[in-house]
Amino acid sequence: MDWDSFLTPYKQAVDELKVKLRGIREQYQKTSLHTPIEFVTGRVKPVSSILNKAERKQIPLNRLDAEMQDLAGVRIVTQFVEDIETVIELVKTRTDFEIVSERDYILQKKQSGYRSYHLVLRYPVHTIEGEQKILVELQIRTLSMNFWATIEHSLRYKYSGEIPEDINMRLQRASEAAFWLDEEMSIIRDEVQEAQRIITAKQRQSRS
Ligand code: 0O2
Repeated sequence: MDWDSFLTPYKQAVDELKVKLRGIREQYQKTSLHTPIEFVTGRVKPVSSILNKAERKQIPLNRLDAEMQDLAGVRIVTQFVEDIETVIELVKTRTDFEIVSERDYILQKKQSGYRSYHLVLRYPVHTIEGEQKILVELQIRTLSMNFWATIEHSLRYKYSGEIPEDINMRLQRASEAAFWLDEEMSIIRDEVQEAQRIITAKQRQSRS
């Protein structure tokens, strides 16, 4: 399998979406409105992870484009849980891709303790061979959810998916703490946003 050519349109989709979503963040910053987007990241799944997942989920390699929906992954990280809804609404107004499916792991967290909102997009990429529609998984989560997921992902990798029971228990508690952090921050959200507006206005004044 020529992985490089197979994954090229996926890389293009990730790169284009990162530029577009970061553009939204910049537009918010210019207007002094609270930006619902803290940062945007993206990646094409490494070949070793593709092969692992294909084996685990019994996906034939010639069906990867249709059945592995996160070959291209983009993540939007927000400050507050409320921002996630704003981002979802924003994404739904877009006409440059279609939404194929949605999964709300915030309302219904995973057994692991994972929380995030997932959307699968069908995104058209223009290549020299014409248009190709690529599936992209868009994950939307708060900084707190992202912190937990990043740590848990590293531990899952370290222990090849078999995290020892005592660490698992700590992760469950950490997941509850992350939930509680989101709740507490939501309560003081207006205060925080007001402070951020003042800081942005000051920075703009000192630049002009
Ligand atoms: P990587 O290394 O992030 O690229 P399944 O894994 O069967 O539950 P499925 O069908 O692959 O789910 O889709 P889903 O649930 O949307 O999960 C896809 C991605 O979501 C994962 O990619 C992770 O990035 C993230 N994710 C889902 N569950 C968890 C979890 O419990 N902990 C963490 N840290 N992340 C999770 P991969 O395949 O793990 O690969």
